[in-house]
Amino acid sequence: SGEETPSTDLITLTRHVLNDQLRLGSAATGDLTLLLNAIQLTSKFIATNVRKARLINLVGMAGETNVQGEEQKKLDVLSNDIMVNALRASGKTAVLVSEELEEAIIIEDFYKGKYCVVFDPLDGSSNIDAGVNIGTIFGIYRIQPETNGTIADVLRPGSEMVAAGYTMYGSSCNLVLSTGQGVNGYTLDAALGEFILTHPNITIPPRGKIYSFNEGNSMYFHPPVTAYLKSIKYPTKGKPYSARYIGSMVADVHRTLLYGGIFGYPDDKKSKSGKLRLLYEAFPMAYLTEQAGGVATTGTKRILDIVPKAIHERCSVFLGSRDDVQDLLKFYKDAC
Ligand code: AHM
Ligand code: MG
Repeated sequence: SGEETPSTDLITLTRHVLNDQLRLGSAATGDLTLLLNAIQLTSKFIATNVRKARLINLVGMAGETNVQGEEQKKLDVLSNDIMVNALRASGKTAVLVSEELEEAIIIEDFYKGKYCVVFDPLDGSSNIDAGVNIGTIFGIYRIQPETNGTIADVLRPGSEMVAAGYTMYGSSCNLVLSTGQGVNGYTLDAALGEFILTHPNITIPPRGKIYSFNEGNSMYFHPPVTAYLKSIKYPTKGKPYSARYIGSMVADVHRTLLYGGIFGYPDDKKSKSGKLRLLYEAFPMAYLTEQAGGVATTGTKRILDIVPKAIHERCSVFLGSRDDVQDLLKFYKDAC
């Protein structure tokens, strides 16, 4: 095999997305590719800042000043600013929704394009100080025909997204993306400054061996969740499941996409709608999960079917391997 020599034919994210559009022979104008280029740039920029912040933090721990709390906050805001600026400047967006901003941004006419981007610029930021993986999550809608881009263009079911993805800032920087034809993973080659296709056509195994819940919330969980967790920890046949919970959605979902199993952040007696945000956390992750052959549900309905009423609303989330999520759903059906 030619494995020993480095490839001279790199498949970059941009090349891959352009290829898809060519293959579809669609009326695609390349606007989505340009928008995705802007998103790639923001991910590279945020990745650089995450690394720098970690270093500053470590130096701070060893030295006189403790910049921990400070730095963490700054990085959230910085990441938000990076995204808003780049997305506006791309000329391809009309509406932006960020976890960091109370109100949606309606892009002024000069820069206005056809897409709406909903995003969490730096999710899992409570993990920054420990050097744990964090990430950016995004979903993309195309504005509806006959509109100029209003809030109504993002208060739509997740199934209407044209693309969704996340970037994970870990030991490597990985961007996982779906434009509605499966899921692909790209790794940042820092020397080239390009995301290279490293995980083509990601598919979730139909059943996994891992569950990923914050069991510290057990006393608040509703009966179907408690009963399901009991069933995988004390199985009547076979081995019990392993627990893995990072507390950083991007990392927990990334592992679930690659290894299978189930990730859950349910609503419970304390958090009536759960914790995770529908528009820029649950929808993009549900979109990727379904595109990878998995299932994403609130326990009572398909996540992608929810019609959002407000941009920052929350929802219950279970996602992952088809059979594992189906098992959970049986407990919900039995409960009613
Ligand atoms: P954040 O947007 O404030 O960072 O919170 C979202 C994060 C997710 O990444 C993760 O799945 C969840 O919160 C973890 O919550 P908990 O600490 O309650 O387990
Ligand atoms: Mg978040």
